[in-house]
Amino acid sequence: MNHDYPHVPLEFHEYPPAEMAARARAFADELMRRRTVRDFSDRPVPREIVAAAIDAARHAPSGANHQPWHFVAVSDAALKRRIRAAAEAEEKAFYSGRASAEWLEALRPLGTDWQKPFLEIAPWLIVVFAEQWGRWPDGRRRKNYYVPESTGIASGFLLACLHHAGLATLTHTPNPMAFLGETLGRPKNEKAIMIIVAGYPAAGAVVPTHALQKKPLGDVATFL
Ligand code: IYR
Repeated sequence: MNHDYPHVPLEFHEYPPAEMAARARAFADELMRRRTVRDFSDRPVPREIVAAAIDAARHAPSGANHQPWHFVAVSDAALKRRIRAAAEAEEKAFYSGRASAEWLEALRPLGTDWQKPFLEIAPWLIVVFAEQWGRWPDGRRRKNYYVPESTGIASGFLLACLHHAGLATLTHTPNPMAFLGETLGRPKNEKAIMIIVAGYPAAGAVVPTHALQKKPLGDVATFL
């Protein structure tokens, strides 16, 4: 390791193994209760909760620590209405011909269609942008690395924090989503990768049983 650049002592919290196991189990159990929700209440959610979740996301690891992301948290009713209208126009085309028969078949158990009322009803839409390239202080283009991986991890942190706070979330990926950069005035070097919808679930909200079926640990993990 070269330590030509300054370093500081690591702040590390060590727990006894039994406590670590209990912490891991409790955190896993909590994350296992997260459900994708598509039926939201319009009950307001304080902005500081969303800001705290973005604080978590911006501390995610990223390629060369370039933090190639930007989060636009939308609560403005007029903007949400525009996003809904644009998303539904794309989704209409998707569900009525642009998607392959196989894709539509895969979505059937979820019960989704072109209508996206949650984009207007939920109090917060957090649009995640991936920064394809940045700038050096002198203005030259600066390459970013592992952009999909970095923004994916940051989105995971964001979702985990919102869930831990007690909010319902949905990862929504209108197809295609170039309209989001235009609507939200983002620069051309940023590409929208998903909308994270956050709020309270509507009274009586349901989830598809299909979503509860997870591959067993033994099928997704190999210990060697
Ligand atoms: N974007 C569409 C379709 C859709 C695609 C996948 I892959 C999903 O997991 C869910 C939906 C929509 O939001 O309806």
